Amino acid sequence: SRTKMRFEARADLAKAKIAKDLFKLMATKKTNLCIAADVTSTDEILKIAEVCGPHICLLKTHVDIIENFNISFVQALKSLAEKHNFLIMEDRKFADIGNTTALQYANGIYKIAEWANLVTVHSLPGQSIIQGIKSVAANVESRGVFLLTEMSSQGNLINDKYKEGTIKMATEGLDTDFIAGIVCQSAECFAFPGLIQLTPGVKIDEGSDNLGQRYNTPEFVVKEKGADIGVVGRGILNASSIEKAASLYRDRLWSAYCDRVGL
Ligand code: S5P
Repeated sequence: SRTKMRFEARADLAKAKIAKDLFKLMATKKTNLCIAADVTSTDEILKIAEVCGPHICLLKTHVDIIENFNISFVQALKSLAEKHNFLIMEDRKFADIGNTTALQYANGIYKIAEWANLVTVHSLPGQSIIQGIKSVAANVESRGVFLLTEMSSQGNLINDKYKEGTIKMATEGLDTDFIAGIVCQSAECFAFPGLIQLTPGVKIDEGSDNLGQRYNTPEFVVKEKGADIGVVGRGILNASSIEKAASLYRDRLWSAYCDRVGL
C-alpha cells in the first residue's frame, strides 16, 4: 500500500510537478511537518518562518486573519521559504464556482496566486473549481492544490459518497497534473501513491479544543491514519519555545514515517 512506500518512490509516480517537488523536499530535508502559522500579525508569521523554517516542509497560512497584510510581507516570507527550503500553502479552502474562485485566487488584496505554492480547495462545486484556479496560475508547474476529502472537526457533514467523488476528481479528473494531494483523516481515503496525504489535528497532548477540533498524536496520525504530512498549529504556537516545539514535532513525525516505511 502507499503508506509503506518511501517518498522518493512516490515522487516518481506523482502527476503534479509540485507534488514531486514536495515529496523530494521532504525526503531530502527529512521533515514531514507542516506548521499552521495561525497568528494575526505579519511580524509573528515571519518570526515563525525564521525560527521554525529549518524544521518544516510546508508553512500554512490563513492570510485573511492577518491584521497588517502588505506586499513586503509576502516578499519577506518568500525569501525565508527560499532560505530555509520550505513551500508555502494558503489554506483558503476555496468553495465557489470556477470563475469566482479564479478571481479570489488571483485578485483582491492578497493576490494568492503570486506567492502560494499550494492552496486548499473544497471539492463541493465539482471539477470546475480546479479548472478555475488552474486557468489563472501563472506557472502550472510551480503551483497546485490540495483537495479536502475529510475534516478533523466534530460533526462535519462529509459522507462516503462525497469522499468517493472527491478522490475520483483527484485521480481521474481532467486536472490531475494540478492536484498535489488530499487533506484527510484516514489511510483508507485514497490508494494512489502519487498524491500526498496532509492531515491536521495533531497534538502531543491528544484531545480536543472547545470549538470541535479533534487531536491525535504524531505517531497515531502517521502510522494509523496514513498521514504523509502532519499539520501542527497550536501544539507548537502555544509552547514556551516554538523553536523547541517545532523540532520535537518534526522528530516525532519523521520517526513515525521512518518506522512506517521501514527506514
Ligand atoms: O480538517 C481540517 C482541515 C484543516 S486545513 N482541520 C483543520 O484543523 N485544518 C487546519 O489545520 C485549520 O484551519 C488550522 O489552520 C490547522 C489546525 O490548527 P491547530 O491549532 O488545531 O493544530
